Amino acid sequence: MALKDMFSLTGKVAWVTGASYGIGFAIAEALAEAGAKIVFNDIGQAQLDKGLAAYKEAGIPVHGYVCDVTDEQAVRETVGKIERDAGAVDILVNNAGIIKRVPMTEMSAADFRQVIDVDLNAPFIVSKSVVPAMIKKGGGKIINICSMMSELGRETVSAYAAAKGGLKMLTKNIASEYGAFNIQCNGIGPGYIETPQTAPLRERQPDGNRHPFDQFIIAKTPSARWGTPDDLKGPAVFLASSASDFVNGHILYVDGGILAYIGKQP
Ligand code: NAP
Ligand code: GCO
Repeated sequence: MALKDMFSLTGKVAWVTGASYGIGFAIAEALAEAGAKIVFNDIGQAQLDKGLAAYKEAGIPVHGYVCDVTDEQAVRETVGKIERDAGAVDILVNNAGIIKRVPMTEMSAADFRQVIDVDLNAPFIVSKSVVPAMIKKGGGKIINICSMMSELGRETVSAYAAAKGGLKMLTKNIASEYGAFNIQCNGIGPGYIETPQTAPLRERQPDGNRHPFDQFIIAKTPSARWGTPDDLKGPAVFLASSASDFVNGHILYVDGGILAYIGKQP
């Protein structure tokens, strides 16, 4: 196969969850540019409408659905609608996610469970809903959006780290269990990326200075900057395409080098 064809997604149906904006939207844009037909969902009508308007402005034809990815029945119904509107899913990107930043001893069990539900149980639910059709089609690609917290901990993110660490292992298990059916399941582990999810960590201080966490991340990142959603486009197309057909169960960290670096000495 010619190299440019290896990266082509022409004729493929790609479902990106929670993709009205942020990382999911950028990944969907990239998959569309590589030729895929995009479908996406979001949790409410307001988010969906915002997403539909953004795709329209970007000139990307899409089908969008309101669907809470933690609701197995709703996910099943959405799969039916996707198959009716666009065809069976070839590429799934489990992107929808939430974070709650609360010290562990102050966090309620209900909040902990909710984070696990969206960030870990939902990728299980959505993946199991598309794998049978992928097997029938002769293959497929699943990309789980992991995190620095798939490898590292820090104050206030116990539930998120537990979920994203679990998602790394779910990725390896899907690869192990369905690799023989030509399904590749890999993860992308974004570093610190400028999206609404991280906006509170980048807020300017009343005196105009950068947020201390913002300064900390720049010092901890060898590339000396936050990532942008666009930084994830190339890695996503790679993992969605034939170029990665022998890459399975891998987490590709796109972090400007954070995981390679112990940090600056004081
Ligand atoms: P975001 O801006 O918060 O977008 C996530 C999207 O998922 C939102 O549209 C959100 O809707 C939606 N969503 C939440 N719960 C859902 C549910 N139950 N069903 C369907 N959709 C749901 O997040 P992002 O920063 O782009 O992050 C996308 C993914 O990358 C997440 O998995 C996140 O953990 C991960 N990630 C982010 C970073 C980063 O630095 N930003 C780094 C590493 C990994 P609402 O807006 O209503 O919640
Ligand atoms: C936090 C952040 C992160 C990320 C991301 C890093 O509070 O530390 O929100 O956990 O957004 O997942 O890869």
